[in-house]
Formats: sequence, C-alpha cells, structure tokens
Amino acid sequence: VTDAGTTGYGYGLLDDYKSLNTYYSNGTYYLYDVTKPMNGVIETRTANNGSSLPGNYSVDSNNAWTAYSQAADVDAHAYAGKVYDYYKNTHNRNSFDNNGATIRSTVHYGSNYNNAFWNGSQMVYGDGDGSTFTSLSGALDVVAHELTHAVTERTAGLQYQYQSGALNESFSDVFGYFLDSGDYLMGEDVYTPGVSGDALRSLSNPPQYGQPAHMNDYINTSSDNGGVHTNSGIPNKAAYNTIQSIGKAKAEKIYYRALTVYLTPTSNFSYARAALLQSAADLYGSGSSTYNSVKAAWDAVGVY
Ligand code: ASN
Ligand code: ZN
Repeated sequence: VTDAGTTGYGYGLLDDYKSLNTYYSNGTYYLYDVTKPMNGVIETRTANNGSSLPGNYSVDSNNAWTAYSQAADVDAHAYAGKVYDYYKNTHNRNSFDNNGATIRSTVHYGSNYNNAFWNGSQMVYGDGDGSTFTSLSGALDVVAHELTHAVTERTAGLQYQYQSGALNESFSDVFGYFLDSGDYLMGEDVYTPGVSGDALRSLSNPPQYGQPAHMNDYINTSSDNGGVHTNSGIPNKAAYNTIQSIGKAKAEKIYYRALTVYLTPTSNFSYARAALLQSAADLYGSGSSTYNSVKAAWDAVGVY
C-alpha cells in the first residue's frame, strides 16, 4: 500500500471516541491531517516528557489510538482540526496566517507541566501535574485560546503587556468561547480534576476567579506582563455582555473584524471599544440595535 491520508480513531482525555485524520506510510500511522485545503498540514507530535521541540511524530501501528498515553495526542490533533474548521468555515480564514500554514502541536511537554502555549511557531501542551491540571490539550477552549494567540500575532499583533496584552488574552478567551460555547468558563475540562464545577476563568463572572469586571477594579501591576491574565476580565465581561444581547453569530463576526481589520499592536481598551463599534457599524449599521448593544456592553465595564 502506498503512502496516503487515511482515517483512524481514538479516545480523548475524557474517554470520548473520535475519528482522526491520519496518514499511513511504511507500516506506520501518523497524526498528520492532509484533508484540509491548506498549503501545509495539521500535525501532532510528542515531546515524550522532555523539552525539545517540535519533538517526534505521534505514531501508531494500527490506526486505533486507544492507549491512555495517546489521549493527549488524540485531543490535540482533533481539536486543532476543529479550530482550523471554525476559522475557515466561519471567517474564511485559512489557518492562523490565512495562507494555509501548517498547524503543529506538541503534547507531553515537560514533566507535570501545568500550562500550554503558542511559542510563535507551534502549540505546546503540558500533561499537568494531575491535580492542578490534567493534560491541557483535553479542552477545546484551551486549544482555541492558544491557536487564537497565533491568529492575533498575525493580525492585530497586540503587544503582550498591559492593556494591549489583556486584550490579546481576552480575544483568545472570547474565541475560546466561540469555539466551545456550552458555557462561559475557560479550561474547566482540564482544570483541577478533583474539583467539579470550577475553571480557570469565567467570562460571565470574572471576579469568581480573581479578575476585575470593571475599570474601577483594574489591577495596576507589573507582574504577569502587566496583569494580562487578570485585566482581561474587563474586556471578557464586555464580550459576555455583547454576546448576551446580540447573540454569538453576530458577536463573532464583529470580534473577528475588529481583530483582523482595526486593532493594532498598541491598542488599549478604549481603542478596542472603538474598533468593535466600527466593526459593528460596518456589518450591521451605525444606528442599529446591534451597534448600540456593543456600546452598552462597554459602558457597563467603564470603558469609553
Ligand atoms: N497558557 C498561557 C496563555 O496562553 C500561557 C501564557 O501565559 N502565554 O496565556
Ligand atoms: Zn493566553
């Protein structure tokens, strides 16, 4: 049999069955998806608990990715495909660079590593320590958050500090919601497996996880790049308000247009409000109820 794309299956970290786009070559199957209209592919690798990147291809002998040790690989691969499909189908964006670039993920990074990140070239996921986190690729909203950092880098380029950095974080959380909209929580599927109902962050109630939801409570700090993971609560709450009043379908169009057309590396919260309002005006009219809802959403968090 010749080298070719094929379809396998496996189980994710929640023991959920999923079909997988894989590749067969020389008696071995790879998490290597050639089915998308990209210039590159979607490929998933493993660091084998080390720290060298990009690591080795995740492989399997019979295309049944059913070992528990493969679950992080399975989820990273399947969810990267979902995020690709979302941007393509909803926004006509072909991968993070809009030129079909390869989407690479490496799982099993480090030992007990409680984080995931976009490193400027690829996504990287730890396995967690088993109490603070389980393997971070097990959450679609986390995968969407990280890959949205790549989209932001190639579009608005929001500098990762202070207000522009908090906007960078917020857009990743908001697109995390657009892709995984069953709830307004971030990371609940992988955060503290021993505690039910909690999450990393909440868009609907940022203070529940220590974030401000209004400019009156903005945190002035130099840690965390100027509070990028805390002050993101303010634009997150504005996004929640927006989605509640106009619905997800309009909100995601407005957010994508603001990110890709109007925001710049140094945009602050006030600029983001203006960018979202301009996007709402472009798409739905400047006197529309949609436009007025975006305005009210930002008024409510004290950003003018
Ligand atoms: N998981 C974190 C994030 O995406 C990693 C970081 O701080 N850059 O925000
Ligand atoms: Zn982030």
